[in-house]
Amino acid sequence: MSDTRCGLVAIVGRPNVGKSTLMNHLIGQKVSITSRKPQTTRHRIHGILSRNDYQIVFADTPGIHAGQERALNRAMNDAALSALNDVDVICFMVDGIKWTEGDEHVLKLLQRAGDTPVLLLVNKVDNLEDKQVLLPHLQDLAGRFSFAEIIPVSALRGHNLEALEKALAERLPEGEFWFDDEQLTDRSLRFMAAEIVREKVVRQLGQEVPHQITVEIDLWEDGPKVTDIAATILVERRGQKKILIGDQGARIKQIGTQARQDIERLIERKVMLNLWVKIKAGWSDDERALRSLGYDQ
Ligand code: GDP
Ligand code: MG
Ligand code: K
Repeated sequence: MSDTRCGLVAIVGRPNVGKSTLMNHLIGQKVSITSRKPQTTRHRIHGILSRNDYQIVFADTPGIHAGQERALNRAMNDAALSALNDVDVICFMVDGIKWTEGDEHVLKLLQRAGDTPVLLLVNKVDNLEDKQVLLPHLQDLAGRFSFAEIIPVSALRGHNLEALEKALAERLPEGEFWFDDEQLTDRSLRFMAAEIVREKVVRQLGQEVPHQITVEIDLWEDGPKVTDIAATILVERRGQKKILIGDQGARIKQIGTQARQDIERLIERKVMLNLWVKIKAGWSDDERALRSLGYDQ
């Protein structure tokens, strides 16, 4: 018998509720993908959290957290449902008492998704001045779905994340760790560099588009003094490309500077960063784009 636990967790929720913020807070730099068990080959791994006696493997759930109408249709397909059935715990994240059609869609999906335990994460509680308003909202939600637990958190401030970890860990199956968490691979640094660029881009384009943007790392060369990185930002629309490039390239230059500074901090080396912007229709179906981000083997 093993005294460790290990399993798959999916975080779902409409765009902007705080999923990425939570992942960043929980995992920090540990987005390592080193060895891989056959159980996980069907999932893209988004991040791994290892403690002494448990390892939480966060599964990416494409088509569910992708948001936007097109993806919501996709979310209703069987693949998405079976992905949810396949994980050990689902976290459904919402933004305080804000409830939108996007949330409604995700809840409907969960109602069809078998008996995987679902934790309701009520995020951004730091935003709520009057905590009393939360209760009726939660009662209403609890009436529509039997959540295994309801956990108020602040992903941004790290509030109540110990409780969340505990709730996740106790629902994972007993077993050995799947991943050797010691080494940070090159791939994961690339992944994080891509995420940094993406974050800066999303900040420029506004919060409606985060899932229409992806970033590919095309080149990563560790020279003696400087790491040379080239990345392509893939957007869906011509207008987005125009905004990103800006007047005489001013916007993309600014994005590049901000991203470079963060990447330098991450890898503790001088970085030379070249950014390109391309229009890419239907990128979310493009396995290649996802693979270059390190989601896949
Ligand atoms: P995602 O689209 O679900 O991945 O959401 P993000 O993680 O990108 O977060 C969307 C926005 O909400 C960002 O501006 C975050 O800084 C903000 N945010 C996330 N978590 C919290 C939180 O706990 N409190 C507050 N006040 N803001 C948060
Ligand atoms: Mg996100
Ligand atoms: K993702």
